[in-house]
Amino acid sequence: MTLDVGVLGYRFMGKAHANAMARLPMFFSDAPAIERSVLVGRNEETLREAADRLGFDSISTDWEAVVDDVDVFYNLGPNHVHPEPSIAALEAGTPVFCEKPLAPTLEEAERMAEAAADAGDDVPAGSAFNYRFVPAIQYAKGLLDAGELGEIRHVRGRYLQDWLVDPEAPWSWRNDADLAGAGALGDLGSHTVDLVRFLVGGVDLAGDIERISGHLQTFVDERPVDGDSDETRPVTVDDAYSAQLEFENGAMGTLEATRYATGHKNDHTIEIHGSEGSLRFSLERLNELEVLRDGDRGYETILVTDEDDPYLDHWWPPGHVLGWEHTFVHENYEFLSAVEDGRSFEPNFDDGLAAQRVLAAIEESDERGEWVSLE
Ligand code: SOE
Repeated sequence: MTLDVGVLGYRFMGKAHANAMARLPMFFSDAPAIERSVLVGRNEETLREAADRLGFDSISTDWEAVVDDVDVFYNLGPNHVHPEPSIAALEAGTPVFCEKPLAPTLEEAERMAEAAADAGDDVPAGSAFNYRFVPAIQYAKGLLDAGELGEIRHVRGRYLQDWLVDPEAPWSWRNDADLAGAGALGDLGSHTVDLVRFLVGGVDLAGDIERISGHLQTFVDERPVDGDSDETRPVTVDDAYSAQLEFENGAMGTLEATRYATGHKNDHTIEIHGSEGSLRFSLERLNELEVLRDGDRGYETILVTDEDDPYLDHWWPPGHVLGWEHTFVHENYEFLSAVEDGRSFEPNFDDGLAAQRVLAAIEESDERGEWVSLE
């Protein structure tokens, strides 16, 4: 059986997922057969050009018709477009893969998770947290699940970018609260929160955050619409956030993201310290995991490119490194396999919602100027 895939969105994420789908039959022989069937958007001319380039058979400007028609629906549009088409697809019994953060608001994320629960486990609803599918991150999870770091005391995650350092950088939907929900907090923080949940959930921390203290900052409050006029639009989201987390077992988390870290392009790092050892990972060196065990005098750098490392047997000989785009291939492989088998997939909409709760608590703490408990 061939799965007909409908995809809403053809920009950055549309390209990343279309590339992943194209790689699947070449590298993952047991991946389900798929057809990039229909590309959805608003403007026919742009859509047609994108569909040709990204290998789609047809285009549509009517997502309502598409979600009923296809076997799988990918929602890769801006955040404000996540809720309604995703809910409609799930109501039609169509599996959904939705980009992160799940929704602009907690209330919308709750509705989406409810729709996923109503659709049932055999209709997978995936949250596209692609960094779970970095081989080195899965290797780290293996160490943590095996208890090799002992009792976890500290989790530190920061995500640094610099594409808004220039106050003349143009306004985009990512700067608007109604369209994006949050700024660096939602766009980048959601990845970090998900990785923290993925890595330390189920270890002695159980991933349970008891309370949160958050701080948001907007450095530039209006931006030019484009380079050709004087028109500006307000920036209504955060440019940066930081947060402290207290876990139920007393462990501490420190999270941070910004779009103003001059010189840092896509610098996502996670560090975990336990009673028996520590590890650290940097997205800019994504083939490596640094591990330090009690008694060592420094970190050992493990190159996670052996053929028995996660997903590596599908690619190249050992040492032939992977990149950012491979994370999308891995998550598409897992998600589409779940769709074909009619079984659940993780990270799912509940994971998306859990991350959203943490983001909302960080915002609430910033507004109230005090720690906020997470029920
Ligand atoms: C933002 O700049 C962004 O593209 C995010 O939206 C992605 O989720 C992240 O992977 C890279 O940075």
